[in-house]
Amino acid sequence: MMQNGDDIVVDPSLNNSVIGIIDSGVGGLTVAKEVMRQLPRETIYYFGDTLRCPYGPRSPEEVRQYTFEMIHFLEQFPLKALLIACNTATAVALEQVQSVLSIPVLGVIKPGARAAIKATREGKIGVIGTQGTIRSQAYKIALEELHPSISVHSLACPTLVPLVENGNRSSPEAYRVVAEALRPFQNKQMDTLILGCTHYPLLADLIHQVMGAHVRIISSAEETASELSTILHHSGLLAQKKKFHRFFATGSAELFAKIASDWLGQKIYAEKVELSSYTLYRKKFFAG
Ligand code: I24
Ligand code: DGL
Repeated sequence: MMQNGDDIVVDPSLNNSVIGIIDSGVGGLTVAKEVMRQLPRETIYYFGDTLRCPYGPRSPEEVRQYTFEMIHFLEQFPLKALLIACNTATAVALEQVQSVLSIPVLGVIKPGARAAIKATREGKIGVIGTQGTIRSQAYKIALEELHPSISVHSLACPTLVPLVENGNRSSPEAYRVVAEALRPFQNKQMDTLILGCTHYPLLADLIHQVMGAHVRIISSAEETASELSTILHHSGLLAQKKKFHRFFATGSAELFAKIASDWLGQKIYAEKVELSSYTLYRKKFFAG
């Protein structure tokens, strides 16, 4: 019905369908916020797997399985596009998801890599992310595809997600944790640093301070939302009528609603979803 390409055939009913956003938890709200800012008429259905967060330390197989479980849940709604807001899930599952869905599917890695290539002056780029993202080398591969002679330094920073989630990011100790995490980058020459994790934009000021003012900090959220906007414009899929956003979480709906309301600056209601029973239900009735 709809393809990524020049000869686009659009089903007019898709205009009022919704944008699905999936993430391992609440971090993807950084991307959702940017989509709301750039595409204020669009309706978002956000799914956060807060019960099984973090994905960073998990195996690629596990992350792929969880990612497909979230997608199968959202597939009951009319989706016009799907955004994988989680870097770890994008790193290990994006291509597989794209190969089975007939709507546009965007990850956060290629847009982030593109923004970094635009920003770099000397072609020396650093990438920080979870263990899963760094292990996959997805950023390095994306950057080298865009510019073969680029130099890329990658670093997993497993202490930074807990720092944000514990709500300590403005404590005096936070600077020390960030400096310690980035120590392997201190003697590396780089002019641009990609924040390859949903949570790191909340630490952007501290990271900038530690890395030095000459280093440009890139967060993928803005670039991803702008790519989504381009796709919707070009394919005639922009919404005409806004509906209510919906938020689904596998963990506590109250906690999710509290963090989302705080972050998005509007009152958010969240709905709790039990994925395991939903997956069993699908298996029973649709055999897959
Ligand atoms: N920030 C994040 N995760 C949390 C948190 C936070 N608690 C306080 N703040 N908890 O991520 C994660 C575990 N929860 C998630 C919800 O279900 C239960 C388990 C970063 C959020 C990025 C949008 C601090 C905090 C906040 C609101 C906005 C931003 C923020 F409360 F950092
Ligand atoms: N959302 C994840 C990412 O962007 C960070 C949190 C996690 O490890 O699940 O990689």
